[in-house]
Amino acid sequence: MDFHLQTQDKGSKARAGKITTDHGEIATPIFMPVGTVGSVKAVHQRELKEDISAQIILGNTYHLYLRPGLDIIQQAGGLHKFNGWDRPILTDSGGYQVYSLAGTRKIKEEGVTFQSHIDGSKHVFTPEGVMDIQRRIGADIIMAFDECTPYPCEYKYAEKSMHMTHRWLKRCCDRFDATEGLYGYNQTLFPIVQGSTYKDLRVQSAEAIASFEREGNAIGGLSVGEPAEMMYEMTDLVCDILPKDKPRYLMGVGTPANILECIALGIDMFDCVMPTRNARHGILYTSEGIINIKNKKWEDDFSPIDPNLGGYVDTFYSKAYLRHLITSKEMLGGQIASIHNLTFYLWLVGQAREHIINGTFIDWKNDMVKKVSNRL
Ligand code: PRF
Repeated sequence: MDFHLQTQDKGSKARAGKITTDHGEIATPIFMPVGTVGSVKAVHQRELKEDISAQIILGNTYHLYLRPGLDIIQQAGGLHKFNGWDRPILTDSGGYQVYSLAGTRKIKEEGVTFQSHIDGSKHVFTPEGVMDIQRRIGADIIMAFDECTPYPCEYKYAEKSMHMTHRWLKRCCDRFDATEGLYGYNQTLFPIVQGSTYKDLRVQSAEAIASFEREGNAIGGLSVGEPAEMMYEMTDLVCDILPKDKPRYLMGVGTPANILECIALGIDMFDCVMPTRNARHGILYTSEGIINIKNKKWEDDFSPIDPNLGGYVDTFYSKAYLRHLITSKEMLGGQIASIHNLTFYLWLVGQAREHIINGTFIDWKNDMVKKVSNRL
């Protein structure tokens, strides 16, 4: 993997760059649609490419390991071959899903024992095991095994957990560096900063993570219920410590306004289930604000969903028709809304990138944050 920093904004800490992987380039800042089980819910791979212009998607170790399992994925020739997505893939390590989804779980120095949310079966994730699993899935970017602390979290626990995440990272790196990709292309490992909402812990963690000198770095443990201002404060602090010449990935963030604010703080990569999950419930993100398409006010609004984006579904389908589909619980409603929301998220980061390159980012961002937060 290679990262080329193209432009640093003068009015903020925003950057525009380019990540090169063996599965192609990623122009940053970027949003990564979430494809938990190897599928971005309700969206075809062809739509992801041609309508949404997604450049990289995310998969989850936890889900793919439980189902279909690694033997099947390896037999297929890796996840790219299995799901037909030939652009970059990033897999999360399970360090978050184990805590948010699994049944009873036990966290120890060796690793985490958990029960499957599918059939209750018992499993163990260790840093080494999770590296081997992600090698077999074959993602271009794989994530270190970490513990994402909840919010609020007592200082003592956050401190202890952070140190364990750092020790786990050493084990991840040792295993990753001692093994090779199975499918003939390169993989890279991103470590994850933790430290809850404590400034001194975040500084310690960012310094520790930076010292591993991997090709990119991630920030975890945020957007877990803390106020947005606190998330921005931690992100700002950590970005000032993480190396400038490597991509920075803020995990699980967020609303359109969160993404714009964090781009301004120096984040290059984002992922979040919001655009797809909310789409299926009729919440639409548009260039004019947020729409709940189930509201009666859209019943006879025959204007396009969002003509400003220039995407196919946004221009072709009306709000009234999409409202009809969603209120009728038609599958097509979830499909159109998901494609629309992802088109919007990719449009938003694409616009941010252009404004960074043109030197007009900060005024555009301040104006856009207001617009996208509007409830229509
Ligand atoms: N760790 C991992 N994945 C994550 C997170 C984390 O802290 C978050 C936190 N928002 C989302 N996804 N491994």
